[in-house]
Amino acid sequence: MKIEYSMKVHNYLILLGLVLSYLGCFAQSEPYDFNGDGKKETCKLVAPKTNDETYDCEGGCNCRIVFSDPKIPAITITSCIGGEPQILGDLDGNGTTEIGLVPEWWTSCWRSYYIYTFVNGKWTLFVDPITIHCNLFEEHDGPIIEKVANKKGYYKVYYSEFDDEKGILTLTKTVKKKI
Ligand SMILES: [Ca+2]
Ligand SMILES: [Ca+2]
Repeated sequence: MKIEYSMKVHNYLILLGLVLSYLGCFAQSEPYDFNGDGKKETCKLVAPKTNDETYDCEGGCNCRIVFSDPKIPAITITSCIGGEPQILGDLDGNGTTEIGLVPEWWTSCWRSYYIYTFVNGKWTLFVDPITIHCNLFEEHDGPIIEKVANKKGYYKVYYSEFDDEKGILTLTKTVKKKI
């Protein structure tokens, strides 16, 4: 298991923004087949209108990932004020492209990384949400999730953990896909 940690303080917002912009599927990027029907479509995240003084949102703090193919239902993400969907490719080889998202919030560098997959007409989580700290993107610039060779249905994920002595650690573990 790879164990790294860093107490360095960087400008997280700029770096995270660059990483997520690079990986994002917003703004008419290359289309992908998210529902596995053989046709490619684009996606984008629709963020709520926020009030940064009262930490509130018009109509609730929920984001939606919407698709250019209207037959594909939107993904609704609660407790979200923004974020850039990440194209993860077809992680399980079933013809559907998986989508990752770190929902933004006003406070804290601790976040959950969600991976969505389209199964039987609806969106579901590919693996359990992954706890990450913004340090993780400084220490690891590859994908958050990788296939495990010769072990079908298992994936290596990068995650963050707080250790009383060592601080915030970037670790990896093997997880099984939920579906
Ligand atoms: Ca499609
Ligand atoms: Ca897939």
